Amino acid sequence: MKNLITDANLHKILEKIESSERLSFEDGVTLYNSDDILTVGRMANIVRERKNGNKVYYNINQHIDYSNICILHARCHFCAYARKNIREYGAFELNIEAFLEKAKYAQKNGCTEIHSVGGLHPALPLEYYLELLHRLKEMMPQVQLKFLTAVEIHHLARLAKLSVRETLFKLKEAGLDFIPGGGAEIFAEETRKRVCPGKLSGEGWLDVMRQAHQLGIRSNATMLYGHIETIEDRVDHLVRLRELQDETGGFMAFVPLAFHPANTRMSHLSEPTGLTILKNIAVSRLMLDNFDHIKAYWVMSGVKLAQIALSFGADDMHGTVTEEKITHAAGAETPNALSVKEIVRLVKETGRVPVERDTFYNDIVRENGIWHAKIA
Ligand code: V47
Ligand code: SF4
Repeated sequence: MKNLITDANLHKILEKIESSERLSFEDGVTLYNSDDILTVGRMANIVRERKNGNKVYYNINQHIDYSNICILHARCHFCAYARKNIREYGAFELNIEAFLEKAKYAQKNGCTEIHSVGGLHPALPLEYYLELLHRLKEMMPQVQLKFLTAVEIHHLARLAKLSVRETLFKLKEAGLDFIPGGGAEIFAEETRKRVCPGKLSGEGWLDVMRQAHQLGIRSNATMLYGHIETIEDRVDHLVRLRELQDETGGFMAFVPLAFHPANTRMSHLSEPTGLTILKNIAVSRLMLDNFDHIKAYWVMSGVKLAQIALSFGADDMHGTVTEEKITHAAGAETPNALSVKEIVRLVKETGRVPVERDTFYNDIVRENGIWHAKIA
């Protein structure tokens, strides 16, 4: 592999990767600045195969958002999804019965996970979320409930005048299984203030996750890239996630999110290119040596690039999705859902092995329409 390298700066990094040595902040910057995308990708592929062999994970999930009404509707400049109140065009709010109806449909279709997030709703009380989780768990105990970003949890705690720990505890008791990785955006203070002034800080986001992990609730992590952030901001974000993972070990997957500018206050910016998307997947695989999984989130990367990303560090295609709203509000042209057949076709064409997983990366076994997780 050494004689295929066209960027001499990458030789030392390759040596570190081969000896499983941790990369430094400076190495991260070097990787992002390199034009030798194939070497960066090959190195990420080494780590990806070391951790996950030839497997590509996916799950049968459904996204069901409860509401896009958000007190920060005018503050997150990258968001095309939020609305001020229910009277605004495109606003929605699901009552518990309507949510349960959608969930029943998901269950009938063999879903193993419901992924649900929303805006920072000004009025829905903590009891709404607790009852929703409780009734879902009662109705479909096998289905894993991946609900509420760290930012939403912080907001619910404030509304309920409870500590974050107490709020997390109540959510867990009600049936919360897992926390999705959204709301992380970009941690670097100055950039964060420019793209989402007034939002929970990066340290605040990390602290909610720290407390969740301490209570035994596992989560994912994200980074929103391709807007005004610098390369140093991206590396800083990855290093801070790596530090928290050293401390708690609670993160399961990292999901790099490609910015979609349409209908946002940053619509003058261009979308991240294919190379930028592949580089973010590869560099995150290389920097996050203590994360088991990197997702190629096809809704944001595009289906075709997600397939290629499987050779650039990603080992997980996310899921079948159905009804994604956040990226589609911002102009995504990807489909609303992918069938298992299509995911399997995409994966097999790369020469890898598609593996249906549950939320915790246990393999799923299906027999005669019934499924169970094979606990490793
Ligand atoms: O929190 C908002 C981001 C996130 C835009 O944990 C945008 O497995 C791009 O977190 N362009 C929600 N991104 C999505 C998310 C997620 C998705 C899939 C899997 C997982 C997981 C998590 O999307 C938001 C925000 O960071 N976002 N607007 C936009 N215009
Ligand atoms: Fe609200 Fe989340 Fe959109 Fe920000 S990104 S405006 S918190 S829905």
